[in-house]
Amino acid sequence: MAMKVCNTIRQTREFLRAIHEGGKILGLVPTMGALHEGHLSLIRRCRAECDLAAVSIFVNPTQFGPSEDLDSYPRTLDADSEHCRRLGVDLIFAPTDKEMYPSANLTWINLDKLTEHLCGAARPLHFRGVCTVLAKLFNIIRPDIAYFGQKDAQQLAVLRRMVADLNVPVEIRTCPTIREPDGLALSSRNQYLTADQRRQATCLHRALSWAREMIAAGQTDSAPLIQTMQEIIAASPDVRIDYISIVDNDLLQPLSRVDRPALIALAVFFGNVRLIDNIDITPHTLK
Ligand code: PAJ
Repeated sequence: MAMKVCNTIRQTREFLRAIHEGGKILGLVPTMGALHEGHLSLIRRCRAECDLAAVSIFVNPTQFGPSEDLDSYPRTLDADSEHCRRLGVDLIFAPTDKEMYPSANLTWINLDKLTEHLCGAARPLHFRGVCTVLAKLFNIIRPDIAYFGQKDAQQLAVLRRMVADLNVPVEIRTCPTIREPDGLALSSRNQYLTADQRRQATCLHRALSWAREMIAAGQTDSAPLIQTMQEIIAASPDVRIDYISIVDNDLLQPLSRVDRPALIALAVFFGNVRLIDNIDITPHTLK
């Protein structure tokens, strides 16, 4: 089947009508474009597991704060479409801002608790924008399964909870974080690092891996773990730490001891470039 590219909601619904009626399993990979191997891994899995694979490409303005990089966020629709075509994607949904938000949005999805810490602390309206646009995308495309990366662990936790709380009829599947050979998690924002910053940026994964080893060796107090992770990262001259946190895997609340499934997550700035990474810690699987 030739790949269909739809820019409007009406076109998308028309294209998908027969597919929904035919009872085929429809998978969706929501993205903001600038596709890299991280995104492509989600698309490959969607392609392998579903009868039809859809990719949405939309740089969602409502999840960016006023001083964030909405305007400079990379937009590479031609290259993205080519990647999708090569991977056998059936539908790209690439709407304009006006199509998605024809008038100022008045209806928002807010989650308590899960958005208090980590990225939610510094980006107070970010997850409101993410959840709202995903609810819209799920309503437009009505996928059976949607694929997300562990790279954005808080986004995943928030989204899983939204889907459960609102009985959204979609199954969320988690895909592992894809990394460069030196450990840096792939991100559309990596291209904005200078060569020096790029070399230093391996400190994120080094700090997380060190913590994981310490926990596996029996060190479960969070404070000294966080302290040493801070030191590992602060050794890079260009870095500014936003947060380094150890939280429980369920409600993302700070843990003083790693005695249950946990997430170690961090966000740092190199200049204006904000990088995030995380590692999933399930104590009994470490031993
Ligand atoms: P975006 O940053 O484009 O990411 C789209 C998907 O790709 C997310 O599920 C993200 O976790 C995943 N991803 C990004 N880098 C990855 C990596 N290195 N390895 C594995 N997966 C990776 O996340 C968003 O867009 C938006 O918030 C969105 C969900 C589309 C809502 O606007």
